Amino acid sequence: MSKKATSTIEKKDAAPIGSSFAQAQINADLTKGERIDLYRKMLRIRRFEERSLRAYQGKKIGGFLHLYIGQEAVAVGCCSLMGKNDHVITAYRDHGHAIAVGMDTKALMAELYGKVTGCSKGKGGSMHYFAPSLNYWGGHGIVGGQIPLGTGLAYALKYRGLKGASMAFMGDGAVNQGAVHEAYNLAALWDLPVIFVVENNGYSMGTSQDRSSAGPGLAQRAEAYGMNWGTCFGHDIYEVRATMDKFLKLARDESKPSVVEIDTYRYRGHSVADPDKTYRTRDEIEEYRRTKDPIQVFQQKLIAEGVLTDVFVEQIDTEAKAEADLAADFAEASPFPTTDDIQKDVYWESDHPDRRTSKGRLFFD
Ligand SMILES: Cc1ncc(C[n+]2csc(CCOP(=O)(O)OP(=O)(O)O)c2C)c(N)n1
Ligand SMILES: [Mg+2]
Repeated sequence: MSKKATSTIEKKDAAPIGSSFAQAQINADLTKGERIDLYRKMLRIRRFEERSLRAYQGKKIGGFLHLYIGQEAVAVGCCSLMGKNDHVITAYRDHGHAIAVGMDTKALMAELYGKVTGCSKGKGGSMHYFAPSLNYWGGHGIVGGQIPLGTGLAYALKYRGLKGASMAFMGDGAVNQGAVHEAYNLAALWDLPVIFVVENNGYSMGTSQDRSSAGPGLAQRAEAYGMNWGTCFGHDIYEVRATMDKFLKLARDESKPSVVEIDTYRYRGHSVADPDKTYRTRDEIEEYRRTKDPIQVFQQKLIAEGVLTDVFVEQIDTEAKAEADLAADFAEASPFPTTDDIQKDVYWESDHPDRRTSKGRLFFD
């Protein structure tokens, strides 16, 4: 899966871990505290998800649970670059992005438990985290379905004359959906400030990229639409930030869309209910864990930079675990929605009967 890092903006050779991305201005400008915050966020995502897995195994959570473990540098790196008018939308593997944009883990855990205190009032679950006030637009279960919506966010920015960008995340399986190509076409045709971020973790459920996608690379498909594109090594948060910074500027300053493919890896099965034994080897997973784990990679860099110490690493970890436990306690103690809540927040008109204009029945009896 390792590809040559390249881009239409600036050609460069594949860069090994520990390369010059730390010196890119966007990273060089980071204060010590900001570096620690990036590290802490990645660890908070991991500990939150490990805790949610235990809750799932303890039958506290039902339905789907798609874990992001292994991919943390992508969401944290990208979302750390967000300005006031930048927006994010993603698929069902959405916990990492939610924590990265600053959502409260108590409301996130409660959502997994199906409790009324959840961010979607317990009616969305793992795949439907939303926080419009943080420019976070979900959380979508239809593969590729969020991509036209993310393009619409960019359209709205341009229409309103706002200087911002939409980051529309998808997996390597989503790139073959027709709606993705319709979105690419309109984004390029209308010069919309959107970045299509392909989180390439190598697999769509149990199907490897080689078995599902034609062509030399997923990002290069942008050329067919005259869009810029780039690739990057998603295990190094400095590289994610340095790469995405360029494409975000292109979107914000010149209203140009692009496709960025970020190599990453998930350690867990597609969802926790899926068997993970047939399509990849244990050795492959172990190799990633041992050599490319994004948290370990960043931890080593920060220790080398003198930003982190072993004691501090331990303290951050203890705090992240305590936060996850607190979120689970909160979720456990929260009530479930009532039967009456089922029809709330579904149709605006049924929540505002005095302002209703349509006729007919909104719900089945
Ligand atoms: C339109 C549609 N087709 C099929 C599915 C079933 N499905 C759910 S996830 C998935 C794989 C997607 O893989 P990828 O885009 O690589 O994302 P990842 O799970 O790796 O994050 C499929 C086929 C779906 N949810 N929606
Ligand atoms: Mg995938």
